[in-house]
Amino acid sequence: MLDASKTTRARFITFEGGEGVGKSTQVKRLLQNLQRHDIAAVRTREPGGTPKAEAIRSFILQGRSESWGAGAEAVLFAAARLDHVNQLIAPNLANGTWVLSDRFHDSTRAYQGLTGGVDGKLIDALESLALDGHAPDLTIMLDMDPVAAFKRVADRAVEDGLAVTGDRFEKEELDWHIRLRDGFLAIARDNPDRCVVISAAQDEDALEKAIWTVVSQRFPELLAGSQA
Ligand code: T5A
Repeated sequence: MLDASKTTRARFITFEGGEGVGKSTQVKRLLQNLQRHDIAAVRTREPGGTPKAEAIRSFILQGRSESWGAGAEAVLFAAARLDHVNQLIAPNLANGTWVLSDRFHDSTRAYQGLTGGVDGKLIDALESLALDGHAPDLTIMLDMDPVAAFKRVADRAVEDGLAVTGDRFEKEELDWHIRLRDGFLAIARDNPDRCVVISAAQDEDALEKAIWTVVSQRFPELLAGSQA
């Protein structure tokens, strides 16, 4: 079999969307599918992915920055992203390893910008600082009704024997989550070459298949020489 990871540059794929739409589940499944095609790939997440960025994640998600306002939080997310890009994303891509990230810069634009009211110019400036040219090649936007997505998160908490409390952002009102969903869809409309919106209101296997179809059509080199 031809080793596709040696014949093309490594790709950077991000997954975006509201709470509980199934991003983490599908990042893991895409990683397995790539590995089945002999593609070297890693999965990571935001906020987080490196020790420093994970420290910022804990600080924000525990609610310790909430009183600082959405602008300061946007700066914190960007600081985490800068380290993530420099320490994990850029080195892996340079090394020929594909990178799959559970959330990336669109989350700051959707949560802190379009929903949180932070000025678009600050979001633009933070984006260009933190990305430093490392925009994703493809963004999978998982879209579904926030009420149904919340039910998934609540069911998971019950299955795990945890109280359904939620983190800093999961505690926001329904209207806020509806605006968040609209924000992600607006980002997709503004970036049609990079973003593909997929309905997340389908079972895990069907969604995995839909994502694989998009990824393999976007990067046909994946199937070069493969029997799959
Ligand atoms: N944030 C982040 C910002 O405000 N600004 C930023 O710049 C960034 C980067 C991160 C928080 O930080 C905010 C956004 C977030 O609020 P997080 O814990 O990473 O916090 O939050 P989420 O990304 O929303 O993670 P979740 O785990 O809650 O949601 P996922 O990853 O979308 O969903 P997943 O895969 O964990 O699945 C949830 C449950 O549903 C089931 C799973 O088994 C699981 O129990 N499930 C399905 N059930 C039925 N059908 C399917 N297709 C299913 N897929 C999964």
